[in-house]
Amino acid sequence: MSPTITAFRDSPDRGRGLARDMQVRWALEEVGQPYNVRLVSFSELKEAAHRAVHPFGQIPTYEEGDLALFESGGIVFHIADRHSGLLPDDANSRARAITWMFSALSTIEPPIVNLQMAMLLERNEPWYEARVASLRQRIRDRLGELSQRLGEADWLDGAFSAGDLMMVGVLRRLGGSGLLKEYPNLAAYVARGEARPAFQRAFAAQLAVFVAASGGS
Ligand code: GTB
Repeated sequence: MSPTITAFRDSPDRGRGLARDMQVRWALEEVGQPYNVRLVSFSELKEAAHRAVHPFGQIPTYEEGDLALFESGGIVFHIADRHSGLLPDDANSRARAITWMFSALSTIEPPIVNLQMAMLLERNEPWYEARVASLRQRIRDRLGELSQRLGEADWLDGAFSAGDLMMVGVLRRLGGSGLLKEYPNLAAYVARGEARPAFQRAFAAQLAVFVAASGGS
């Protein structure tokens, strides 16, 4: 039975693959697992039927038989755990790849999301410019450390893993900020992730939803 995931019916990212169904689609494509997509509107997200699966009324969700999951990181871990290709067999390598998944979501992503929220919600505050400058510096600090660790390697720890998938997904949110290009090895890392055939298939699938929603243009 193919799993069913949820995605925005009309994503505010205009098909740029920045909503978090992208990571789930990408993981499913990496392991060769076909999937169905249930598109949901913003109002449907908050209805009881959807909240029964996602307590916070968000996308993505993942349903497979009697299993229902929410949280993109948990879903990608489940996919990686049940299929081969996204987590190494060696126990220590596997633990490190999982650690990189957590690192993407709990160490690298928070300052990036804080910057985006500030730019969205705090633009008219008198302290806006100072806040943005400070958040950009916090992101730079993390990117500098990540860049140092990646060095000249293609991926964070040996072969491509779910850790790289989550990290590339997080770093893609910096597009347009100008910050990523200050770290050429990280920019190349993201480009390597985006060049993977599985990423391309996932990206095309979510873009097709946006194109259809906007009348095919
Ligand atoms: N921690 C959860 C996870 O990782 O799954 C966070 C899920 C989440 O943030 N979902 C967002 C959502 O459903 C969509 S992805 N929001 C609706 C709501 O909360 O009511 C976040 C997102 C949205 C839009 C853009 N964009 O336009 O660029 C990028 C990312």
